[in-house]
Amino acid sequence: MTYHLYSHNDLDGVSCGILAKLAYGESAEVRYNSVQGLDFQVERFLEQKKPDDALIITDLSVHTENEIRLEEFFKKGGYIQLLDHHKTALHFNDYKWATVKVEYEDGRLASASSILYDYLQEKNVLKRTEALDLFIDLVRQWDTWEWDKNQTINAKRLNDLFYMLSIEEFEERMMERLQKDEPFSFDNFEEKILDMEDSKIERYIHRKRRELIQIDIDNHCVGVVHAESYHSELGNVIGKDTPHLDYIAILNVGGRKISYRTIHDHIDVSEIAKQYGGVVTLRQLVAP
Ligand SMILES: [Mn+2]
Repeated sequence: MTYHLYSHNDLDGVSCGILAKLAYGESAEVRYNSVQGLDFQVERFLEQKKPDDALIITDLSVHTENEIRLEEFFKKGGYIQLLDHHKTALHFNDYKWATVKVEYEDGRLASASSILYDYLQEKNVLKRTEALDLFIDLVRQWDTWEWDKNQTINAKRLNDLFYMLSIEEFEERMMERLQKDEPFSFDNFEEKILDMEDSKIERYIHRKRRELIQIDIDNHCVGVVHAESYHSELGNVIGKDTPHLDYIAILNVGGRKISYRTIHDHIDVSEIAKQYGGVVTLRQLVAP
């Protein structure tokens, strides 16, 4: 049997790929997709599948037409399993071939990779190890933002590393480590590049902090800054530093995008994005 795993192209999704490769070895065919790219892949799978092809979808879900097609495939005896942790996918639990879990009974939030890890153990195709326990928990804490509350810095560092390497190199490095039953840790090279990245981000944020301008827009006191990268780090630091600002608008002029951040509960940045989002806003903000 060939296990085709279609997963998301972020840290959680790629960790699902790593687990599948550890469990199924050469019988695993892994593809990473953007949220928009999955449905096309699923359609292609259904058109081209051979009798012994199994499909596992993780960290993503399909549109209604594919939902119906997958149910037909399942009813005809096809092997399909969808594993996800997004609230928006909960209705898939109506199908025998889907498990969507947002939260564990002990209150921990679930991630796709933690659900797949449980699934592969139940199927007896992957053994629990300490290294995997720790790795999957770091991914889970990153993906659910629990790391922020628990201050699990290694979860953030794992994600930083993921974005510094290509997916192939990340997979290769992690798989080699996870096959040894040693506690999971970064090697010297990774610690070094992560430290360099940290100080680079710190300098960048310091510079951007000085570039911030303050303007009034529709009775809101708004901080505006142009930044091409590290939007979430920048939003957090500026938000904490300047609590008098109602929200911060981070412009990426080249990318024609604006992201909005706030630390205040009474400000709904999604409403603000709806009102101002897009290129028009850029013009309004730059030349009011
Ligand atoms: Mn996820």
